Amino acid sequence: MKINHLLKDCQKKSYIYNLNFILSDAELDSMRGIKYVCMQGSVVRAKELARKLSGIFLNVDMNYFEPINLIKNSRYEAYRVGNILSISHGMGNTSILTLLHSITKVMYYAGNLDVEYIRIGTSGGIGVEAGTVILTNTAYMPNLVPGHKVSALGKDIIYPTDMNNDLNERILQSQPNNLGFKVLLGNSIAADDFYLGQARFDGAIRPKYDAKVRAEYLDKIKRLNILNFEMESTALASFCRRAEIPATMIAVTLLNRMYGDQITVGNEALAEYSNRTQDVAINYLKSQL
Ligand code: R2B
Ligand code: URA
Repeated sequence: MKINHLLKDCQKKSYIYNLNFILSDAELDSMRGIKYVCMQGSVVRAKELARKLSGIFLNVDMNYFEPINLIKNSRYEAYRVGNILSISHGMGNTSILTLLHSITKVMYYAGNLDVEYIRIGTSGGIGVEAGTVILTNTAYMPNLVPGHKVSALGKDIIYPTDMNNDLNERILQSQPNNLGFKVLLGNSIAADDFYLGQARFDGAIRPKYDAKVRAEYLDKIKRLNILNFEMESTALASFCRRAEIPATMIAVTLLNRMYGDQITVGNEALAEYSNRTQDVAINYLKSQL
C-alpha cells in the first residue's frame, strides 16, 4: 500500500467522518490484522457474506450467530471475520470512492499495509448468458475509454483502470471444475447511472439515442471484450492502482442486455445469482487461508 505522505504525522487521533471512526488505539484494534476487504453495494449482503464466512472459517452455527457492525453511522456497514472485512460500498463511483479513501486510511493506521480489495457485485451482461460471473480485467468509462476521470481544482485527469492480473489469476485458479456456471475474464463499463448511462430505454427521461445507435454502441462494446455494465469498477481500479492495493471485481450478470433492459428474473434467481459471486470469492479466500 502507498499512502498519501501528508497523512503520516498529522492524522493520528483524528476522525474519519464518513465512517464515524476515530483513529484511536481502541477503535483501530477492531481493524488490526485485516488482509482481505470484500466490498458489496448493499449492507444486507455485506452482513450475509460475514455470516457465511463465520460458518466456514469460524465453525459457528449460522442460525445462532449475528455478526456485529463495526461502523457507527448509517452510510456503510462493516463486519469482521478473522482477517476478512466484509463492508458495504453503496451505489456508484462516488459512494465507493469515499469508502475507499476512508477504509484505506483505517487499514493504514491499523497497520494493515498488505491488503487486497475485492468488489463482489451485480451487473448487466453484454452478450453473455444471465448468471455468468465476470472478473474484470480493465474498467472502461461509458465513452469507451479505459480509465477513470478525476476532476480536481478545475482539471481532469484520467487514471489507468487495470485490475490486478495476479489476483484475477489466483481467483480463477481457486475455482473448482463443478461450479455450475461460467466465470469469465473480461472488461467492464462503470456507468454513472443505471439507465441512460447503460444505454437503456426504460429510464424516466426519454433518451436521445434510438435502437440503431444503441445497437452500434453495443457492437463496439463487444469488440472491446466488455462483458458487463455496472457502476463502480473505474473508481475501484484507479484508486487501488494509485494506492498500490491489489484489487478486482467479481460481478454476476443479472440479464443479457442484448435481449432487453428489464431485469425479469424472480427474487429467488436473483438471490441465487448473487450467491454465485460470493461463492467465487469464498473459494478464493479458502485457497488463501
Ligand atoms: C450494480 O448494481 C447496482 C445498480 O443496481 C450498482 O451498484 C452496480 O454497480
Ligand atoms: N447493475 C447494473 O449496474 N446494471 C444492471 O443492468 C444490473 C445490475
